[in-house]
Amino acid sequence: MRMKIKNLLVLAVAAMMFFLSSCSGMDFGIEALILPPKLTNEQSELYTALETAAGTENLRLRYPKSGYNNSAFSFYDIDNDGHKEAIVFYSIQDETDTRINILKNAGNKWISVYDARGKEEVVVSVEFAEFTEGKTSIVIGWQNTISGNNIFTVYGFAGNTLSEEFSTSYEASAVCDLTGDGCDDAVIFSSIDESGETSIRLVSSQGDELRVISEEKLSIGAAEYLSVKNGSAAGIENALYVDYKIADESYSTDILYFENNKLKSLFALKGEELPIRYEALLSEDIDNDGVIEIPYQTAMEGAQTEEEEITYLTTYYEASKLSIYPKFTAVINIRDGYMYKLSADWVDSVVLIKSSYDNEWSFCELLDNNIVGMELLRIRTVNKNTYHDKFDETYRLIAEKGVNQYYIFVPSTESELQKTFVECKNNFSVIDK
Ligand SMILES: [Ca+2]
Ligand SMILES: [Ca+2]
Repeated sequence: MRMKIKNLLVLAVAAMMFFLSSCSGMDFGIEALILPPKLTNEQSELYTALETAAGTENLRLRYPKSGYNNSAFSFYDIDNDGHKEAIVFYSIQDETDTRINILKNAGNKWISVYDARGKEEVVVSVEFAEFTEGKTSIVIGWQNTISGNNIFTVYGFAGNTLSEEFSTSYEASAVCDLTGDGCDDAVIFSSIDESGETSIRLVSSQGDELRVISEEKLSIGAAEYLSVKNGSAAGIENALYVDYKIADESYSTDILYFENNKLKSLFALKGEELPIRYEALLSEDIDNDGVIEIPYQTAMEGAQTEEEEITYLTTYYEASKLSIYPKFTAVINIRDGYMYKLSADWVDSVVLIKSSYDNEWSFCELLDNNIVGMELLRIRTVNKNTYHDKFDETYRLIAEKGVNQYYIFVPSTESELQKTFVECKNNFSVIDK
């Protein structure tokens, strides 16, 4: 049951984070969404300058609700004069409008140089980009509180004035260099349309103007976006890995790249079977070799649980422009935060038995007709802050993360599938959850 809750949480948070920032990674910090961060000394000085500019002390700061830049104040040299400006969003008490204020540091003092009403009431995200060489742009994701629609807006700041340079509705977006010319591009993901398709637009600077230069569709319509990450793959220097929900409890990934002046989807182009999984796992560089892997899942034969939930085998694939190939297969315990890699002889030859009473996963031989054979390994997760009976001393502690301690027990058997303690320990890893 807890696993379900965890999945819902990821989705709930993902649903709140329409603006997915790729180049700096995504911040799924729950606290950041609930508690406004405390102001630093510098921010307190800024706040005073803001009060002076607004002519009232009745201000409320507005925090971008997602993205990596979710403090009330953002600092960036937006006019390229060598000094950072401060950008702040606020409301005057009892008013619903969100205002944007830009302050400059004059000596030791912050002074407001620009103030205007925002495009919408909710600030989804703020980030900075260089769409044209040597020129900084401010990218703000706005959201209409009534319709829930998001608007991706790009601004330039010159002569102490903010001017809008590009604006479009969006569901998710990423700012990074996809065309490979050294300048940023924006990739805009729309929500699913009436025909069940999802379009992706590539926005790039052309002759000092931001324009949609190419459009492509995802292989399957996206019901919801979970993550957009940039990386590379063999044959594709600049790739965008998009993880999205396609239906209830099923998820996929597409890889986007730019070639011959066009935005392309790797899976649509190759007619490859799409990566499908049933738990909200994300594409990530799971083995730390610098290349992102994509998780595929299939149901594990013969697995036994008390709650009749399906146990999945997860195979991480690496994609290249020419092919997609498996790197390893594992079982993933999302609730307890670990992954156990199956050696080749274990895939399809072992079965997993889950015991929620002991918080233990046990691997046994899988014989013909789904008969369970000898036990090969037990993995037990213990919360170190709660009382637990002392269990068998044959268990050995192999890892800890947060409150969790992970113990394994490797029985000695005559099985051809028998592994040593060290092999089992090496196949185990904690995962971020
Ligand atoms: Ca500046
Ligand atoms: Ca990798």
